Amino acid sequence: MSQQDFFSQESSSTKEPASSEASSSSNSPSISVPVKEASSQIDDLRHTINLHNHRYYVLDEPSIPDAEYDRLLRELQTLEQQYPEFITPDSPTQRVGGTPLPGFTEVQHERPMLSLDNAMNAEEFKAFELRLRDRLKDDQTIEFACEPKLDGLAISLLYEQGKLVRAATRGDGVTGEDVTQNVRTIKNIPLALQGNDYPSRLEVRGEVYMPKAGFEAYNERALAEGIKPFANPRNAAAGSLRQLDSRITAKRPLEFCAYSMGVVSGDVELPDTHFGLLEKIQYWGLRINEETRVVKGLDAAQDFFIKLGAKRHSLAYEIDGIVFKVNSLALQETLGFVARAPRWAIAYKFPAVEELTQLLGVDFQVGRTGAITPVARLKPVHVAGVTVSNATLHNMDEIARLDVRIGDTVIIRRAGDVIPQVVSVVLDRRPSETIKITLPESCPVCNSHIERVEGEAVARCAGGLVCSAQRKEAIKHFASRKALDVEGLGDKLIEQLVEADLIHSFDDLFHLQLDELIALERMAEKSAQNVLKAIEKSKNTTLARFIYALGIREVGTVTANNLANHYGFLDRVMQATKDELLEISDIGDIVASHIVNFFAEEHNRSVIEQLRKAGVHWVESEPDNAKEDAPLHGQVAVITGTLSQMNREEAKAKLELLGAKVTGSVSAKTDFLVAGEKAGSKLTKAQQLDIKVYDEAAFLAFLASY
Ligand code: 5U1
Repeated sequence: MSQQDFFSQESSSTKEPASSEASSSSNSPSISVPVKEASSQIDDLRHTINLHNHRYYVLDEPSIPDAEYDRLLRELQTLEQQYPEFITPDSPTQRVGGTPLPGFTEVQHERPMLSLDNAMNAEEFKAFELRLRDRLKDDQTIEFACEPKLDGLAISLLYEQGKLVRAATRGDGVTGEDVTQNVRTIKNIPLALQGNDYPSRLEVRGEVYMPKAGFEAYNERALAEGIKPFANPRNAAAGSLRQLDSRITAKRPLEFCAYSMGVVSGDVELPDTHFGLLEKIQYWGLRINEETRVVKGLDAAQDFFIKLGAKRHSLAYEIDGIVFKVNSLALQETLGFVARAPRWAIAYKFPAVEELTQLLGVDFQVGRTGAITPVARLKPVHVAGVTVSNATLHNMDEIARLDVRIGDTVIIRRAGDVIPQVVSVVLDRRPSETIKITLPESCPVCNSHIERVEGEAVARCAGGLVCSAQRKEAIKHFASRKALDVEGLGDKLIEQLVEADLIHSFDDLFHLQLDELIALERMAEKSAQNVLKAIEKSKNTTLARFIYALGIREVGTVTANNLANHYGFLDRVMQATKDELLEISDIGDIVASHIVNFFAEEHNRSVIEQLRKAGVHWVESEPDNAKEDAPLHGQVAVITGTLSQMNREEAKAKLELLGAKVTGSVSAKTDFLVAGEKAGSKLTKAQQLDIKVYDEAAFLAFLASY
């Protein structure tokens, strides 16, 4: 798995109707639909799916269950496979492109994409309002449209005859880059506008951004993987849109919010206020910011700034200020522009969230997987309303990149709820005596050796469960809500249990005695009994929870679920080869290696054995796709090469739904091979072994026959 696509392993908790890469369904028409009927059915389905996408991604008001949405999408996919001549770029099945681009082409903006002047404080904002009234030679109260200023990347979307034909970055305002293929993967951007009264050419401008939850989840995983995290949501959006392979962008939780129109042509009547334009944009199916308001006059504008500023940390996305725009389009016209910025708008910025302080020392913390994270101990400093005395330094590479030393004056940034970061060192203020930061040779907790795997930025304590820090974190994870869900076994209690030497391994949890618990500080008999009851109850679990609880690196709840659904039995998961694992959705190279290595470790197999002996159990059954009555039950298939009508993941899902087992390599056990374009050694091997080979056309016909 590459650095770029590692985020796909655990899609963050962003909401999403069930997979848009759904496979063929048992409800899919098995008899070919006549061509005329197919065409109108395809139109109807696209219309319905687009409406549901809009309800889900733009309005946040889904009106059908995910399963029903999936069924519609599958129906459309099946029809489009039968009639590929009806596939159009605006079909909801066509968001992710199949082939990486060689590079980005330039786009000349027909109307320059402007930037904004800033107001850094109340005086500057007041001066802006005064300038407006002065220019307008009018003492009237000015009406402002007020919009949050998102921390993302400005993007232009061009719709022709209601279809998204091009998306471009702002670039220098005159020339940007064509990022259409990537922007098409952003699910709240409609590929086709709603309604029928839109201009024949319409350019919508706005911000692509990564909401806080997605940004934090990405960075958490990046750190665990030893990959450089994004410094801020803006970099996250820009980095994600600058991928040449749109399949990577598709896995990043990006969203779009519109804030203005660019080119508009065609015979349409438009409103005479900025807010009216935004409402139109919203009506045509794009998101505008839900916090946007119209206010009258300076005082009301200041009031809005203070109120939204107070609630900005509770918003799902990062904002760094508020954009105030003169609401009347006629007045905007009168006011005009200076250089690259309109006179009628200003970005009123929130106070800085960066401060200077001194680095007093560095502590090395040990995480669940042994990852050693350097944490900066800072001279306490007030940043955006919070006293900060620690900040993450991520890893030794980051320390080298920053060239930071103990004693240095550093800039600290606090963005929303994100852990404070050391942004840079103020070299001018470097004292003559500074101390270089070095990685300790042994673990600060258990004294085990610290190792650094080549190519990984993260250093790890080699102590495993011998290290009490790792043990504490591993057991916290094992007992956590999404794992074995042991109610009442909180972090503090786990720390006490480890410190009292009562727990060395997961299974020790199931052998705890009442008197051992009561002997702990602040543990009453009743609470101890409740804890034991909860531990007992947690023995009855599910395979997915159990796999997740084991704490295999990079295996979160989504991957654990996929493994459980795919194999149905723990022993099969434990015996899975890397090639087999790679065929499971969401499992890439690194995760597959972590899984194989985990189960290859005798110590881990023995822990599992002990847990089973202690009574931890779950229901095991053949996965649905292997049910005996499925038409391809017992057949083993391999997919190779590039398919044009679907990606391999989809082809695999279709075969699995029909009961086939899809593996990664051709062997004597293989029943048939699906060979797309540029099939290589697998095809040669299948031919040598006289295994049936389907090319793409034959494969589609084969699927259609079911
Ligand atoms: N919310 C918002 N952000 N933003 C950025 N509105 C907005 N408007 C902009 C920019 C650059 O420019 C228009 C005023 C032209």
